[in-house]
Amino acid sequence: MLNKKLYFVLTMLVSMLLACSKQAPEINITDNWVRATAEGQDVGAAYMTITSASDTSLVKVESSASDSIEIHSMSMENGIMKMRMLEQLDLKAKTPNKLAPGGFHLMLFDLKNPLKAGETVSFSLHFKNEAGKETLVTISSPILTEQP
Ligand SMILES: [Cu+2]
Repeated sequence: MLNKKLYFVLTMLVSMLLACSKQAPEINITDNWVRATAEGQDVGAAYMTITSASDTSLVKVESSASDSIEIHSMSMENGIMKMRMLEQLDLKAKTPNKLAPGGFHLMLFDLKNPLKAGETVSFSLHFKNEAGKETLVTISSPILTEQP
């Protein structure tokens, strides 16, 4: 009898956990890709669109391809493209925040290996909101020669 009850409780717990994991993710990443590098190039760039259910910030990025990754902004100043390193990238709730060529991007320095089209690069994206709540999102981005 007891075993049957215990089994029932466990089944309930498992189905509740499964239901939870099926909820819409807090942070959704789409259109993620990495540009293939040219011969001898040891710096790469990664792009993606980040949509968060609530206001948050991208504060740190780790990757299998590089130990040194910076969040950059890009803007035209007096006809010259300028890149700037950001301490964090602030993300507005329910807004697709685009990291795309000509704008925000992730810069990968001292690449461990050339980035070859057809392969993938994994990223761990660390987010932190104003209340200090941290969220970790891992993605795998295809390496492409051109913007999709
Ligand atoms: Cu850059």
